[in-house]
Amino acid sequence: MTADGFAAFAAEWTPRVEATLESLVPPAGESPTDLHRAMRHALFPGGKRLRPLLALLAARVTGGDPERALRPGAALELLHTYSLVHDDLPCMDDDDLRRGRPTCHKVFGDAVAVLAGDALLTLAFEIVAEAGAEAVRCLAAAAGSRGMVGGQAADLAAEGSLATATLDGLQSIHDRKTGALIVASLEVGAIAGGATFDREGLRGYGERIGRAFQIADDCLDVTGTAEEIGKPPGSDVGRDKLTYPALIGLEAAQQLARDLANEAAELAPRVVGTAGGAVTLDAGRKLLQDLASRVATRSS
Ligand code: GRG
Repeated sequence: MTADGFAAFAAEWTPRVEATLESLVPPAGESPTDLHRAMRHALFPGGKRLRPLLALLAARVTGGDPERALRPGAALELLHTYSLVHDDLPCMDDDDLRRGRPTCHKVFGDAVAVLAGDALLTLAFEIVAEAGAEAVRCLAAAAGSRGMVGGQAADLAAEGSLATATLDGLQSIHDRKTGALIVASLEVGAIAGGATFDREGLRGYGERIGRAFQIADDCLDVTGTAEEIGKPPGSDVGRDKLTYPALIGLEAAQQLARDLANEAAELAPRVVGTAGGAVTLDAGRKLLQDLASRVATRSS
């Protein structure tokens, strides 16, 4: 790890992300206590906090103020957490474990888990509104039926269709289901940070790391240990899910993730542009390049 790499950036900001999330969610003792406990169960302890970190990083590398991206970045995590709670429900992926702990509905029941997801989603919009109308529009578009929810619907419909699937079809599902929120995290962070930036350059970067992230996720289901992925490996194969390793093989999928990371890294100079602020142009480019390669080769 280099001193100016993404790991150092994450180490610097993750405690601030945690404190911000803690301050945003009602206390467990506040009525209705089951609902607030369920929201907290889903949020704490968290995972990588990738989406808030992306928002903070985008604010920094575009020359804006990361402090201003803290609460909008936390809103991205609230929305991401809602999607995980709903994704784990029996009517969707029917998972018992998330991050090595019982899923929200296993502890609180299906009805409270649905409501906890609803409340996390709603809270996300209350908070992101502080960054203005464009940030709200961006998040809503990424999360809705042409973004994450639409991708989830297409993914569910594609189960068992491996024989007729295409790479373009799979990519379209994952650009919506996973990629849209990753792109929106960068966009919302850059908007909140307050600097002017190359929106298309940032989106292009985000689309590529979003794809690499999802491919790495699919590969980890094959190669990861239960400890690394927080649930038993092999669940995608067990459900006959349409994944990159299932479609093109594990090695080709791992290579595709690396290729996408390289493409993203090539866009780093465009994202950083002529940004001023606390980060030098060189450090900004390095952060984006390091992040891209870490996303493609991650082990958790
Ligand atoms: C139910 C509306 C709705 C949407 C579900 C995001 C999603 C759509 C489903 C999650 C299922 C899944 C495993 C998707 C693959 C990529 C992904 C989003 C993984 C989880 O994100 P991480 O790795 O999780 O950032 P942590 O635990 O670090 O927060």
